[in-house]
Amino acid sequence: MDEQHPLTQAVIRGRRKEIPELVKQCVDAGEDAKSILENRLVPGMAIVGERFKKNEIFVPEMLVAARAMKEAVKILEPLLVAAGVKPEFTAVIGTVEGDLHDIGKNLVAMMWKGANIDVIDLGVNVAPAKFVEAAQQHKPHLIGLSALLTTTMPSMKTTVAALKQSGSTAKVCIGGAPITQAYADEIGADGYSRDAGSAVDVALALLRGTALAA
Ligand code: B1M
Repeated sequence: MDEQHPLTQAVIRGRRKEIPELVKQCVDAGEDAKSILENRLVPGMAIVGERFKKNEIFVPEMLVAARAMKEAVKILEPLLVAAGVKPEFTAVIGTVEGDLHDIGKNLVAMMWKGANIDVIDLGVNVAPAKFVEAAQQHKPHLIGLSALLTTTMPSMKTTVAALKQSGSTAKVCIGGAPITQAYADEIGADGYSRDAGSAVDVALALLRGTALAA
């Protein structure tokens, strides 16, 4: 991976307008779509996630980087489809019932997409039955639940229980300002992440069955 590659840097710095020309340059240079995605774009978002975790950048910088990433993926998508390249994993994400906060959830969704996970976003105020329905319909490998209110934390517990009862085998990752690892353990969620950067590490560890690096 070349962190200094102009396309990787354009993602990190959120320079969306430069993306079409830089993607074209990679294609013209003979790079295939999969390699552009895996070696230029995903590493850029991984660096953004790391910097966010370390408080070196904040929500606005992360949003512009995600927008640049989205632009690049939009251009690459037809090439990826033509080459038969599909994201390795599928995730469903939503903010739990009773809760309308979605800024953090959207960031997590963007970071997961940046890690080449296909993300189906159910939005906010998502009832447990809706998560179950989505799990049955999309057969995701991962389900993300977000809650920002102490009063909606019990919705997470109900959702985890409903998913288990439905026979879903998807790993469940939870997060949001009032959520802790202890709460995840208490309600039987598979993973917890503190922020959108760590959400990628947690997701990939759960999906690959590997331990998280300390
Ligand atoms: Co609300 N609100 N709000 N609010 N709001 C809080 C959460 C609150 C802490 C403010 C306060 O009192 N200091 C408080 C909750 C108190 C509590 O329960 N302990 C609160 C309240 C009380 C309310 C209302 C009840 C207010 C009222 O109407 N009386 C009401 C509830 C509405 C409802 O949901 N039913 C309400 C409404 C709103 C707005 C609609 C006005 C708006 C939301 C707009 C929107 O989301 N589209 C809003 C906002 C903006 C906030 C604050 C100010 C900011 C939240 C935010 O977006 N943070 C918030 C106070 C605060 O946090 N300073 C507050 C930025 C975001 C990037 O961070 O969401 O934490 P965060 O996400 C992080 C991590 O938590 C994590 O990664 C993200 C990125 O790093 N993460 C995950 C989140 N989800 C994850 C999922 C994962 C993994 C990680 O895996 C799946």
